[in-house]
This record gives sequence, structure tokens and C-alpha cells, in this order.
Amino acid sequence: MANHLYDNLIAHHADNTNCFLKQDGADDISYADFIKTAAKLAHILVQNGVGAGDRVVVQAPKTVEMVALYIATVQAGGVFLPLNTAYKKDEVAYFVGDAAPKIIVCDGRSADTLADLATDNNATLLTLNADGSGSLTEDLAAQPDSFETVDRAADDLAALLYTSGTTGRSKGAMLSHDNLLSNTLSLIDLWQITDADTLIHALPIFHTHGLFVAMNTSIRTGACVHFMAAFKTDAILDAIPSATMLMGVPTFYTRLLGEEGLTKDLVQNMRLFVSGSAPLLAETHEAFTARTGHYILERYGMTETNMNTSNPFDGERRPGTVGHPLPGVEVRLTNPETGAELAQGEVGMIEVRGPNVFQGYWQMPEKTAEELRENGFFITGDLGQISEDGYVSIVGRAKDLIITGGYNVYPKEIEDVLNDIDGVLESAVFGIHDADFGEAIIAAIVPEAGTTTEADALAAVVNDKLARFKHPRRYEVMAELPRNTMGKVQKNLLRDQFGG
Ligand code: MLC
Ligand code: AMP
Repeated sequence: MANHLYDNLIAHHADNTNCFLKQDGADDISYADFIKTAAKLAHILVQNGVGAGDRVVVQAPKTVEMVALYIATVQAGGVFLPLNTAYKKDEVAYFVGDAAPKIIVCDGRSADTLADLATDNNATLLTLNADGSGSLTEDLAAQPDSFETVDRAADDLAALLYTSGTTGRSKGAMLSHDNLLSNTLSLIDLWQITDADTLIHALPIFHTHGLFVAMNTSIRTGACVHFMAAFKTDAILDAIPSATMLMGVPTFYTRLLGEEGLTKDLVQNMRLFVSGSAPLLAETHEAFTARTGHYILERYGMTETNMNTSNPFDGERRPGTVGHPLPGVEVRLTNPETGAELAQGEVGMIEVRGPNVFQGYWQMPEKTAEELRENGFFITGDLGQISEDGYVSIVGRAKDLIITGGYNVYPKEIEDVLNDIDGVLESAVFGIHDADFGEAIIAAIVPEAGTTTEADALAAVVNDKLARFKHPRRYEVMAELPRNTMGKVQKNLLRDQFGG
């Protein structure tokens, strides 16, 4: 039996009694014990009908059991589909309807809300709570602690990660076993990760960054993971002296810089701070160096592509850049209108090709064809420039996207909800600079003639339908939206007007 990801990621740790997951106030979990838990969960998945290629939807708190469920799904040949815990029922309904999973695993507190969704979609609903209890794990002890790994080839799917789009409809990015494995191997090599490392893990595990970049690189190498349910500055500062690595979004670093406890002395044992998922301001990079002596290593990735570029481990980590293409990954810049390749130094659309690039969007061949060229280049929607010595900078976005605290929000999704509200003629959602989250969401609203709109009433509707991180922080009522001669809303003018 051969399972490309399982065999190369974790199988070699079956007898490894070193610490894998370290949690405050709990016993360490060794690799060997973790593998047994994953095997038990794989049995439970199979008993609930999961076979090769079946989707397993998980919207559950960050727990050891959820990490084990990821590995169990891979081992059982399934396709792991984690969802942001902040998503509301309407949002989850879309993913479940689209992906048609065999199983939905949710927090026990959401079980009543999601029960009819599971029934309507012929899925089994199981629960997993923040303390690891729930119907998923209640029979765990009775399961065999080994599992005959299901055959899966390099290009079979291991995960389906949804990412929103400019049309407001989310798309499931199909990630193969080798998309994940190849990227893991590159990052380990580049960042020199070994079993001597201890990684502080405070990211969510429903996105590429926390699940694949952080977890997969640690698992493959046998590093120890200091596993935290959420990001808390105090807990990070406490953990730093006994850790060697931290991976985070820029908000982690701006918040840490706000703490007097972050000093050169504190970080003596650390060897690497990684930032990604959103732009790290050069001033944050420089302030961090001034305070700690460490140069944050910034890298650039996407749900569809895993990691594309990284600043060097040895060599200059240049502020405001995302470094060089990873080995085996090609990056080119093209004219966003014509697709023609641009000369060195020009600003253009970043396109990437390599073993990291996904297999396409789940059941959306037209969308796939729009963004993934036949020659294998994926059109990222990010605008970039490449310096003479090969450093890539992201200088803008061709896609109408807001990144808040490392979470992507497509304005169209919020505008659709707002435009459906009685009394709203039209709306425009945009991001303005925010010191904590990088960008904050603002909504400009044009009421229908003769009506008034109250921010509270708008917020009540949005709150009901969309996850908290997508909620506009302000609603600005306007008589009309600024438009160019083509009739397109000029969000840059809105940003200038309301961003001050
Ligand atoms: C939380 N809130 C957010 C938010 N996170 N609002 C906007 N944007 C966010 N990212 C809400 C909370 O619900 C709360 O609402 C209020 O804002 C203040 O919350 P907080 O307590 O200050 O936030 P916190 O819980 O500490 O979370 C902040 C954070 C978190 C930065 C730690 O958002 C986070 O872990 N982000 C990481 C995202 C990530 O992993 N991205 C990777 C994507 S993969 P209220 O109403 O309760 O006050 C990818 C590819 C790649 O992009 O390259 O990696
Ligand atoms: P996601 O769809 O959540 O995977 O987010 C991917 C997007 O995050 C990319 O297309 C970029 O716009 C952005 N991103 C990721 N890393 C960086 C970075 N280091 N700097 C700037 N933007 C980034």
C-alpha cells in the first residue's frame, strides 16, 4: 500500500517517542502516540463511510484531535476540508452543498444549528469540542491503534480548501498529495527545519499557513510544536525562551512589538521568525530587527499554490519583499490584460508554476480555465515586480480583495448581502489601513431615495449572515458612489475619503 503524503510526511515516526505536540497545562504528546490516535480516527472515519476521495468537512476548535483528524483523513484516503470556525450557518451551507462531504465534524455547540444541513446533504454529523470530547472521539479508546493506510497517488486529492473570489462565490482549491508534500520538502530545506526545532504554533489550522506550512514542515522533520489554541501575546512571550521558531501573520509581529517584554534577551534561543499571508510593512520588519536583532523572514503564498517565494535563510532578508521563488517554482510577470510576459523590472501580474500549484477549482472548470493556464501557470491576481537580483515584491492586487489580520475578504460577498437589504440602493466595500489588522473593512452605502439606513440595522443583517472578520467596522452613508467614465466604482477615492 502506498499513500504519497502519509508515507512521506509521518509514517517514519511510528516509533518516535519524542514530543510532537506540547500544550500548556497538559502532557506532551509523542509522535508515536499521535500516530496511534490518527489511526483510531481513521477507523472511525471508515466506519462512517469515508472511502478514497470522500470529503471530510471540519469546522471545529483547534485541538490535537483536529490535527489527528487531518492525518487520519489522509491515511484513510479522504479529502480534508477545514472551515473557519467563524463561519455562520449560511456560509457553511454553501461549502457543504458544494463539496458533498460524507462527514461533517463540528463543535458540539453548533450541532443543533448544523443538524438539518447534514441531513439535507446526506452527511453524518459528528462533534468535536474544544476539550477533545464529542461524538467523533467517544469510541476512540475501543479502536485498533493501527490502520491499513489507503493507497493514494501523488496527484490524488488530499485537501479541499475554499477561497473566496471576486464574484462573491467561494471556490474549492483542490490540493493533491504532492502539492502539499513538495512544498513541505522545499520549505524544510530552505528554512533548515530539523527535529531540534520547537515551533510556536498560534495560527488557526483551517488555512494553508497554520495547517500546511506550520504543521507539515514540523511533522515531516519531527520537530516539537508548542500548540496554542489561539494567538495571545502573553503566551507567546512565555513560550519564546524555550522555542526556536514562530510562524505568523503580520498582526502577530505588530502586536508583539507592542509588548515591552519583547527584548533581545528573550529571543536568544529563537532561530527563525516567519511572516506571511499578508504584507509585512517594511517599518514592522525594521522595528522588529531593532528590538530583537532578528530579521523576520517574509514569504508569499496562496491557498491555491501553497508557498511560492521566500526570503533566504542565509542571505539578505529584504524588507518589503517576499524573496525568491522556491526551488522548482517558476514566477513570471505578465501584462494583466494580454498575458504577455513582461521585461525584467516591469510591474505586472504574478503568475506561478510548479509542483505546488493546485489541481483546479472543485467542479468549476470555467473558473479553473480562467485562472490556471494550459501551460500550468496560475494567475495569482497579485501585482508584482522583480528586482535585478531576483527579489519579488508584491506591489498591489489586480483582484478586489481585502486582507484583514491574514484573512481574505472579498468585498463582493459583503456587497451582495448589503445590496439585498431593503432600503439599500447600492454599496461599496473597501479596505483602509489599520495598524492592527493591516486593513479594516468599511462599507459605503447609498440608500434608496426617500429612505434612511441605520448602521445598526445593516450590521444586524450582516452579523447574521457573515463571519465576524468580514463585518464592516464602519458604515458610511453617501448620496452616490464615485464612478469613473466607464461606470466603475472608484474604490481608491473611497479609501482616500474615509481612510484618513
Ligand atoms: C479576529 N477578528 C478579526 C480578525 N480576527 N477581525 C478582522 N480580521 C481578523 N483577522 C475579530 C474578532 O472576532 C473580534 O471581534 C475582534 O476582531 C477583535 O479580535 P481580537 O481578539 O483582537 O483578535 P484575535 O482573536 O486576537 O485574532 C487576531 C488574529 C487572527 C490576527 C490572531 O485573526 C488570526 O489568527 N489570523 C491569522 C489568519 C491566518 O491564519 N491566515 C492564513 C491564511 S493562509 P469582537 O466582535 O469579538 O470584538 C494564506 C496563504 C499564506 O493566506 O500565504 O499563508
Ligand atoms: P489566501 O487566498 O488566503 O491563500 O491568500 C493569498 C493572498 O494573500 C495572496 O494572493 C496575496 O495577496 C496575500 N499574501 C500572502 N502572503 C503575502 C505576503 N507575504 N505579502 C503580501 N501579500 C501576501
